[in-house]
Formats: sequence, C-alpha cells, structure tokens
Amino acid sequence: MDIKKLSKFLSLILRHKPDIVGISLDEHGWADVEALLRGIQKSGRNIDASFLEKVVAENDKQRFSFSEDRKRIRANQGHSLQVDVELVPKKPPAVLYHGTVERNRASIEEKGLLRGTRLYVHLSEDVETAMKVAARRKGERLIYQVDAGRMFRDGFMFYRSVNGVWLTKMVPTDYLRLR
Ligand code: HQG
Repeated sequence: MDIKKLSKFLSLILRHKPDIVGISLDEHGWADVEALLRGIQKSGRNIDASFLEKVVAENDKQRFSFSEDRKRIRANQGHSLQVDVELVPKKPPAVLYHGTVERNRASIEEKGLLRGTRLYVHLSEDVETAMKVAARRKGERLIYQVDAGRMFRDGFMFYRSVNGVWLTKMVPTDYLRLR
C-alpha cells in the first residue's frame, strides 16, 4: 500500500468509520495505535508501526496527530463522527475562503454553507488552498469569500484545527461573496 492510499484509508477510519477495521475512537477522537495496526493488518494490508509513523510525519496536510506518548492517534479535522478533538475557539482572519463547484451554487446561495455530513464547514486561509479543495470535485470551480471578521463580531464561533483548517458550524448567505 502506498503512502497516499494509506493516508486515505486512515482518514476513512479515523474520521468516519473506525468499525471497518474493528476499532472504536474515544470521545476525543483517539484510536489506540496497536489496535489500529492490528485492525489494518487483519484487513489484509501489510502496515507496521514505522510505516504508520512515516505516513503521519510526511502527510501533505498534516491530517493526523499522535498523542504525546505515541500510543494513540487521531485525525486533526474532517470528522463526521461526533468526537471532540478539543478545538479551541479562535478569532479568525477578516476573510476566509471556501472552494466548491458550480453545481452547488444555487443551493449555497439559498441556504448558505452547510456542514453536510461533517461536523463543521471547512474554510481556508488562502485562495490557493480553496482552489485545491474545489479541484477535488468535477465541474467548474467556485471560490466564496467569507466575511469571517463580521461573523465573529456577530457571535459565530471559529476554530483552527492543528493543521490550519478553519472550522465553523455554518455560514449564512449574508456573509458570502462569490469571488
Ligand atoms: C458543499 C478535504 C450544496 C461544499 C478538503 C462542498 C477540506 C453545499 C460539499 C475538507 C452547501 C461538502 C472538507 C449547500 C456546502 N448546498 N452544497 N448549502 N454547503 N456545500 O468534502 O469543504 O483532504 O464535506 O461546498 O481539503 O469540500 O479530506 O467538504 O463541496 O479541508 O483532508 O458540500 O476535506 O480535506 O463536501 O472539504 P466536503 P469540503 P482532506
């Protein structure tokens, strides 16, 4: 299994479906590293502790973290499972960006940005990152500019995951502008 494939598989396990390898996450999203490795090995994939360490260390978006004692691992953001990864509320920059595609436009402009199956709407600090998020999907890319400063002043909560993704529960249309 190559690094990218394992990263995707880990995202699936640690954000959405730990049960596919027969493990569970605690309330803070942690999985036991030994149980995770055993589960992955049982699923027929040949992964050892040092390869897991490499995937975490070299991950392009720093998607995963080990606990200090390195006995547990969790995803930094992106969950659909109800876990509390101990995000600390933080004042956002004046402007954040959201990358999406044309087919979502009518619905976004009617309802605002909604979190869908994930716990939060994901926002980027720069246009370039938002473009990359949009490019994961088929179709014409759209970038929305989010008036995060005004949202914050109006009482909306923001969080920045340890890997730099901005998270908020939803963005009403009033704070959105198409770039
Ligand atoms: C869209 C990746 C219709 C939204 C990325 C998006 C990110 C609406 C899709 C992270 C809508 C949800 C998250 C509305 C939002 N009507 N469509 N009202 N509101 N949408 O994958 O933000 O590589 O759950 O625009 O880099 O695309 O996995 O969210 O197109 O950081 O680590 O509904 O996932 O990170 O899709 O991506 P997603 P996202 P990783």
